[in-house]
Amino acid sequence: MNLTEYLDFSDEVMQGIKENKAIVALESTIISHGMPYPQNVETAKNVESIIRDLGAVPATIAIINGRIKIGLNEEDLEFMGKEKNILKASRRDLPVIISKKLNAATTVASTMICANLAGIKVFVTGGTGGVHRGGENSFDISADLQELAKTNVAVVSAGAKSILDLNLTMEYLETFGVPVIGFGTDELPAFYSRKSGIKANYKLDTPKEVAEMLKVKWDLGLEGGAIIANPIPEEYSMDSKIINKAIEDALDEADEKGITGKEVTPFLLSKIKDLTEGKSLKSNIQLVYNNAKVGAKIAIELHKISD
Ligand code: PSU
Ligand code: MN
Repeated sequence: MNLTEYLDFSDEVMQGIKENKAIVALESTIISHGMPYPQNVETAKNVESIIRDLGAVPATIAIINGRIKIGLNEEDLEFMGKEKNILKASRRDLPVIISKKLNAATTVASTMICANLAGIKVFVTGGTGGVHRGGENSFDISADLQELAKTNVAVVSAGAKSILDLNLTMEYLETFGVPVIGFGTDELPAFYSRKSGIKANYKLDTPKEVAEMLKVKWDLGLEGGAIIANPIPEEYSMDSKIINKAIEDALDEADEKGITGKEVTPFLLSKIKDLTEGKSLKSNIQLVYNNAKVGAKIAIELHKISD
C-alpha cells in the first residue's frame, strides 16, 4: 500500500518529519465526543501548544471525508469540535468510514492504528477505554485493549476512570501482555483522582526510563503498546466521594435508558460532567495538559535512542 492513498499529513507534521523532530499523536474522540464545544477545541489547541513548546510536534488524528488526517489545522479542529454528525471510529469502523468518505473522530484504538501507519510511537490522551463494570456479563470491553495488545504505540493517559472495572481491566491487560506503568507512582491513577487502590505493574520516574523501556519492548519484538499512567496533578484532583457518586448515578441512568455499544462512554462522560456541575470537565482538561507534558518528553527521549 502506498501511504498517500489513505493518509494526509499536515504541513506542520511534514515539516517536523523533515526536521527530524519527535512527533506526538493525539486522538479526536475526546474532541468530538468527550467534551462539549467550545472547551473541546480550546483544549485541543492548548494541548498542541504544550507539545510544541517542549520541542515536539503534535499530530491530532481524525478521519475527514474518508482521509486519515495526521495533524489537523485550526479549521479541522473547529470542524471536529463543532460539527454534530461526526462518527466515532474504532478499529471495526475504519473500513466503512474510509471507503464511504465519512467524517469520524478516532478513539484510542483507531488513533493507535493511524499513528502506527504514520510511524508515530507516542500518543497522548486523557483516558483509555477498558472493561466496563459488569463486563463479565455484557462483554463490553473496549477495543482499545485489544489494540494495546497488538499495535506498537505507547499511550500516555491518566489511568482509567471508575466507569470501568479497573481490576478486570488490569487482568485483561496482563493476559494480553500490555505493561501498565505508573509514572512516578506505584499506584494506578483513577483519572479524576490520583489513587485507585490498585497497583500499577511498575513505577518509572522519568521520560528517559519510559523511553528505554519502550525501546527494549519493541527491539525484542514484543508487539503491542504500553500504558503510561500519569496521575492528575494534586490541585486538580477530585474528591473521590463526589466523583464516585456522580459515576454511580450516571451508570444507573445509562442502565435505565438502555444505552449500549459505542454510545456508553460518551453518555457517561457527559452525564458525569452535568452531575458535577462541570468540575469533572475542568479536571479532565487539566489532566490532558499534564499528560501532554509527559508524552512530549517521552517522545523526545524515545526519538533520541531510536534508529
Ligand atoms: N475515556 C475518557 N475520555 C474519552 C474516551 C475514554 O475519559 O474521550 C474515549 C477515547 O477515545 C476512548 C474511547 O478510546 O472513549 C473508548 O470508547 P469505548 O469504551 O466505546 O471503546
Ligand atoms: Mn464498549
